[in-house]
Amino acid sequence: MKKTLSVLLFCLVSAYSTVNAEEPQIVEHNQLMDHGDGHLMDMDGGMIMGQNKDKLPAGCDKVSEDVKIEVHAGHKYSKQFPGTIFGFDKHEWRVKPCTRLTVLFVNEDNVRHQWMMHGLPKFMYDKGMFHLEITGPAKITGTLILPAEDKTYLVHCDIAQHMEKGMKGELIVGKGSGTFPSIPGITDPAIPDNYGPSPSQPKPLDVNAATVKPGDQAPPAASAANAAVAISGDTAGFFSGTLIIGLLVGFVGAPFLFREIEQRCKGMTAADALQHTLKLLTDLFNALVRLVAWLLRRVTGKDKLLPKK
Ligand SMILES: [Cu+2]
Repeated sequence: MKKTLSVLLFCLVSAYSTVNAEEPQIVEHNQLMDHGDGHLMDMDGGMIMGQNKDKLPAGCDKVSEDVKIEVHAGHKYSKQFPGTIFGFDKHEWRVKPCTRLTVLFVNEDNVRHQWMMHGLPKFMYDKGMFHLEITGPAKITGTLILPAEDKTYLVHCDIAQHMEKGMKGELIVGKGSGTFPSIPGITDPAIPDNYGPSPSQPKPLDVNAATVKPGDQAPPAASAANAAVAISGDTAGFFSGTLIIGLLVGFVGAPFLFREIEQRCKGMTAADALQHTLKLLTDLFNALVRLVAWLLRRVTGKDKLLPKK
């Protein structure tokens, strides 16, 4: 009886030790040195960039709500996505505009990982980023206040090849502004895997066949020249069309644009206002180019701006 009990006790202790050995010991990093401008670091590989707990972005009258998320990072989260090596436990997060977001980032691997957000306004986040970084297994916490606009932010780990191998996500504020490709479990890959036969190789040019004899048709170079003329004709048509539509939109839209810029830049310094205005004008210009391209395609019934597939 005594022997049986001893064996049972031994088995229980062994099983407990095995389970415990597989659990990583997560160290919390909460004694970071504040280097100013939201940049905090410690000597053990912990880093926060863009920390902001109380400064309201332009357009936010107050913090809309306080949200806390816990993000786990590690190779074990890649298992359900073939072809990846690293991953987050979730790859998409949604919050309201002007949310004060606190992120607890738990790195379960024995390497460095990051939770890095891009595309933040530089008048407030001088690197345009919010960033948590830690050598695992460890955890770190940071906070930021999100801007008022509907926007989708890229989130990734910037350590070489970690994003390409699955550590990529998106943070959607409000209605967002679209999606990013190749986010595991969320969006299609930018370059899908192809396991089919490789495409046939083009035949090498036969120099003799290109020799022109009297009475032959025009050589390929002439055809190329004709094609170039046709393309430049198309381009000229595009620019004249673009110009007319652009002028019309400019005359009608300018008063609204100036009023919008004035409202958005209230309370900013001159440098911030200039940066904010340039960003707004660039976005507007890109939207106009897309609109004109779309209109031309509708009018002409063909894709003049996009390369043929
Ligand atoms: Cu990483």
